[in-house]
Amino acid sequence: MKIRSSEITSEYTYLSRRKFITNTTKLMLGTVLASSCSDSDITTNTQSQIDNVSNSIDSLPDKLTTYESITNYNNFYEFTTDKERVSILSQDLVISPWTIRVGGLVKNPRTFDVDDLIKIFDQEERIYRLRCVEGWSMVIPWQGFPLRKLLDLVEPTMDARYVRFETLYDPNQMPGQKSNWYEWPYVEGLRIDEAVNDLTLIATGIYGKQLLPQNGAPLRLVVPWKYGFKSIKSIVRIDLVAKQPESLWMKAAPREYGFYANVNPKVNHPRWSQRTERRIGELQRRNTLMFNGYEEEVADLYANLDMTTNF
Ligand SMILES: Nc1nc2c(c(=O)[nH]1)N[C@H]1C(S)=C(S)[C@@H](COP(=O)(O)O)O[C@H]1N2
Ligand SMILES: [Mo]
Repeated sequence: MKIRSSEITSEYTYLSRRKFITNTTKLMLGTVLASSCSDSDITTNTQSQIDNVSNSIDSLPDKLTTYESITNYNNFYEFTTDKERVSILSQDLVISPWTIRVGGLVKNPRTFDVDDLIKIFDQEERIYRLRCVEGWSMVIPWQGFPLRKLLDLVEPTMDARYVRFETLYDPNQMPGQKSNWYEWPYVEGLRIDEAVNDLTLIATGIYGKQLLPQNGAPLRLVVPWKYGFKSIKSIVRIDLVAKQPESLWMKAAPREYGFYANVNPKVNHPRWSQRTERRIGELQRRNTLMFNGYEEEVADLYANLDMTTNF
C-alpha cells in the first residue's frame, strides 16, 4: 500500500519541504530579473543601510509606488479610518522594545525580541503588488523574511492546520481602539499551506528603510495574492491552531469579508465591483488580476475551493 508522505510527517513538515524546492528555483530566476527593476531614487541611497538583502524573487514590470504614497496613504483602523491621517496619529507608537510570542500547537513556543529576530534571518527584498479590497493598489518594495522560516523555529505539531495572527492591543497608544465598532485586537489567519508558501512574508521594511508605524512596524504580514486586510500589521502574537481563526473583518461584516479573501476580479464585493483597481499614482484604472497576478505561484492551493465566492 502506498503511503503519502503527508500521512507520516506532519502536514507542516510536508508542505515546507515541498515549498523549499520551489523557493530555490525562484531565487535563481529572481537574480536574473532583479537588476532591471530598480527605478527608484530612494532605493539607491538607502540600500546600504541593510547589509544582507538578497534579490527579489518576484520582480515586477510595474512601476514602484513612491515612498511618499506608501507611507502617507494607509489603512490602520487602530489609529483612524482616515487614510491620510494614519501617518500622523501613529508617529508615537513605541516599536522598540517589541516582543512577539509564537506559540499554540508547536513543540517550541518562543517569545522573540524583534531586534533579535531580525538578526536571525537574512532580510530579502520582495517587490509585491498590494490590492486593497476597497479597489486601490500599490507596488511596494518590502524587506523581510518568509514566514515559513519563523514557523520552522517553533516546530508546528501534527494538529496545526491554521496560523492565527494578532495585532497589539493598546488603546492608549492606538486611539481607534477606543471605538467599539470593531472587536479588538485585529486578528487574521491563514491556512498552514498558505502560511508556508514562498510568497508569504513577514515584512520589516520598505525601500531599504525600517518599517514606519503606519505600515505596521515593527513586523507585519504580507500576503500579496489576498486582499490587503489579510496583511495584518504590528503583530505581537502568532499561534498555530487547529481550527480556522475568525478575523476581525469576518466578525465585523460576515456577509462582506471571508476567510480566504483571495484577490479575484470575477467575485464582486457585495457593494462594488472588483474588476478594476486604481493604482496609486496612475490616472487610468487597471484591470485587477486573478490572485493579484500571483496565479502561477498559488492557484494550486485552491484546487478544491469554490472560486465563485470569496469565503
Ligand atoms: N492591524 C491592522 N492591520 C491592517 C489593517 C488595519 O486596519 N489594522 N488594515 C489592512 C488593510 S485594509 C490594508 S489595505 C493594509 C494596508 O497596508 P499599508 O497601509 O501598509 O499600505 O493593511 C492591512 N492591515
Ligand atoms: Mo484594505
